[in-house]
Amino acid sequence: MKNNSIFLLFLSISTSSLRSSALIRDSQDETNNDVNTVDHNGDKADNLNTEQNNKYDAGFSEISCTDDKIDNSCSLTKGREKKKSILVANRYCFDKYDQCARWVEEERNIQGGNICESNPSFLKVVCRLSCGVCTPTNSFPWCQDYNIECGYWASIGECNRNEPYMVANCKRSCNQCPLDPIQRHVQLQHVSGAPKMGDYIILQKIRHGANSFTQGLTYNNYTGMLYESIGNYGKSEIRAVDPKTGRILQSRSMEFKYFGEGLTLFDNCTKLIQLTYKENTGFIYDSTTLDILQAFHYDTTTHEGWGIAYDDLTNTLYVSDGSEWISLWHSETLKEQCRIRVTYHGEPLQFLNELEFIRNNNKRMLLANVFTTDAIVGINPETGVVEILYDFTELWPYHDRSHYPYVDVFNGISNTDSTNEIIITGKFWPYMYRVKLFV
Ligand SMILES: [Ca+2]
Repeated sequence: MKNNSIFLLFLSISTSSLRSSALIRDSQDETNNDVNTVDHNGDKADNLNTEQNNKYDAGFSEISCTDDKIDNSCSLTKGREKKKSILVANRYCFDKYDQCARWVEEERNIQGGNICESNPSFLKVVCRLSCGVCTPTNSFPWCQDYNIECGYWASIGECNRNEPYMVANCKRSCNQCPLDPIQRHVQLQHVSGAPKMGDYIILQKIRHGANSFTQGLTYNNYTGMLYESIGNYGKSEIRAVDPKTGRILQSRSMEFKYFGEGLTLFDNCTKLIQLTYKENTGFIYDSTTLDILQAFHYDTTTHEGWGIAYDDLTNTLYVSDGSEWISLWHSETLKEQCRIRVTYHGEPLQFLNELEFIRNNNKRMLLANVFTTDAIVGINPETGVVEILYDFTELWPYHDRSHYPYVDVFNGISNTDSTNEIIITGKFWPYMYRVKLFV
């Protein structure tokens, strides 16, 4: 109830264009308190004495919001101050099966029921995260040790000796988790040459279909249409979406054997190009009819397709594959011309996911989600150097996400018709957010 009342209070505050910075600060203090969750399920909770950095102090007093009849929420994030709190979260909050989120979602959609309650002895054990019986830690909720002995086993060399098991079950202790640039920023914030932290303002909250396993977002400047690529086998499709309401206006399903991934408009927004996850097959669609114009074969450093974005200035497609490498394809031949290696303060930054280009005057920047984190990095498209980091941890705080146990990671970036304004969301997230970036 505490969360709900705070959320309602926050919404009522948000509907006004005039804001009190004191009220915003109060709600953030409450947010910090609400993160203090304790594991009541028998597992050892990991008492993380975590300094909650990067909390935003409202430095603006007024902004104007767009007129969205369904939902309209504005919040302010400008400037920053450090606050300390104790985060007690459940390190062992995870799903043992990748299908957990789908099982829960399908039962909810088809039967209107709760599969976790109908078979709790199994599902509340193997699908703890999706069944909402615990709250994950604030970072890497899907990259955890799955056994309490992992740390010890790693210390005696089991990561090498017993690699298949250890990589599958002890990712964190075997240092197999993706680099979290938000945590890196905390370490590097006083180091010269480190990427700077960017500020943002949330302008609008837009409904997003709960069955939207978002893999790609892209926007047509000429027609004002938003396009979305949906993943998962048997569920993949591309959609044309009204960016003001989130309403799906048109869609085209993919064959069961394809897992839809990154999507971008190109060729003067007349065509869409989409990747697939492991199928090494791309598709080109007519952006008006969503008819398939062409299928093509491609390969990447990981043999997987993740994100794709188009730079109309150089007529180049930028393709991510989950590694630190971005492939540059000529948009007519669809052949790789070169690669850039993305680095964060000199270190390779892996798990680059959805991509988007933004342009500010003559400066181009490639934005990328970093898989499993709430970070978007701004990459110099010529050097691969991460120049700016946006921390979206507070966009939809984890303690609120726990009310939506089936949601997955932050993913999806699209341009809009306004400079430095983007639309972002996550997989199975109930909302998209229109955000203004300060670059
Ligand atoms: Ca995109």
